[in-house]
Amino acid sequence: ETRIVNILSVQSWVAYGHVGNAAALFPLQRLGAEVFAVNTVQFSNHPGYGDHAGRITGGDAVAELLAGLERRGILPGLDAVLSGYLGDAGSLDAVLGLVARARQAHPGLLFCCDPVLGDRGPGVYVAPSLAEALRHRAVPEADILLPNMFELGFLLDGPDAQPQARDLATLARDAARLRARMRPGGLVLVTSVVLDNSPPGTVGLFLATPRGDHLLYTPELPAAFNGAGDLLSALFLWGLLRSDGPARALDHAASAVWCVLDHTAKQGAREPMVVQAQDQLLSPWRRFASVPAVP
Ligand code: PXL
Repeated sequence: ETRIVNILSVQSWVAYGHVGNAAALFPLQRLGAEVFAVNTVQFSNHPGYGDHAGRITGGDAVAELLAGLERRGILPGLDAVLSGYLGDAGSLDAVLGLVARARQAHPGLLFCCDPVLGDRGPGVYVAPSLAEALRHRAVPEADILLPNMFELGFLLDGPDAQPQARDLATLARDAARLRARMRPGGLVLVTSVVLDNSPPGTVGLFLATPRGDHLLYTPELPAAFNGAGDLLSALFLWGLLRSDGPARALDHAASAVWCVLDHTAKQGAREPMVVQAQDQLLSPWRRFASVPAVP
């Protein structure tokens, strides 16, 4: 198989560290993908440091950049659109417009949407208009969604969401409800899964597919890393595009991310060491395998 995979990745950019496109671009290139990267913000560093410089690109500028890319004739050869942190609702509209036009040129195109909008501690941390647009406009167009447990609840029920699922049956039912609102054949990969009966010291990934659900636990690492989710979405999409099938794509992506973060933790670094640990992207030293999830 020699055909190059073409991915449009619309995410944030940081000069220092690895979140958003700074977590996805190099790994995808290292694996052999051609990536058209459009940056929804350009920051010095992730806002988690409490101090950062830079600004958001904004919906109008993102739309201009996407229109310029389209004029290069990329749509017929585009295999997937990957979106992450968007900055504002206008940027999501620009992405959805491009996805619609790309599907006319290539009906098999995959739209992989990481609905970055919030987390359990801080709650919704993007503009309410963006969060609502992800819930109402992005979900119906998505082939793949990667919500964390908080985002899963928000996408289903908005700001009045139930407390997050604590058992497998509830989680599976929630993921199935979300799948029903997506395009046919849609996949939901829920991240940061912790259930009442999870093995102690682990974090889970739950994958809902049309042919059944899968669950994978990895050992909790001594630190949490911003950008881990962005690396995971890129690698999971990559596996799907390589026709690995959803469960194998999950196994490989989870293993590679865990090995990169394990290396990072052992170095005492704060940002995922995607460059230094790049060999782990291709052949992770430790491999995790998902199991069928039976509630
Ligand atoms: O990892 C998601 C992400 C990416 N980029 C920026 C973010 C976040 C999450 O907060 O703020 C700029």
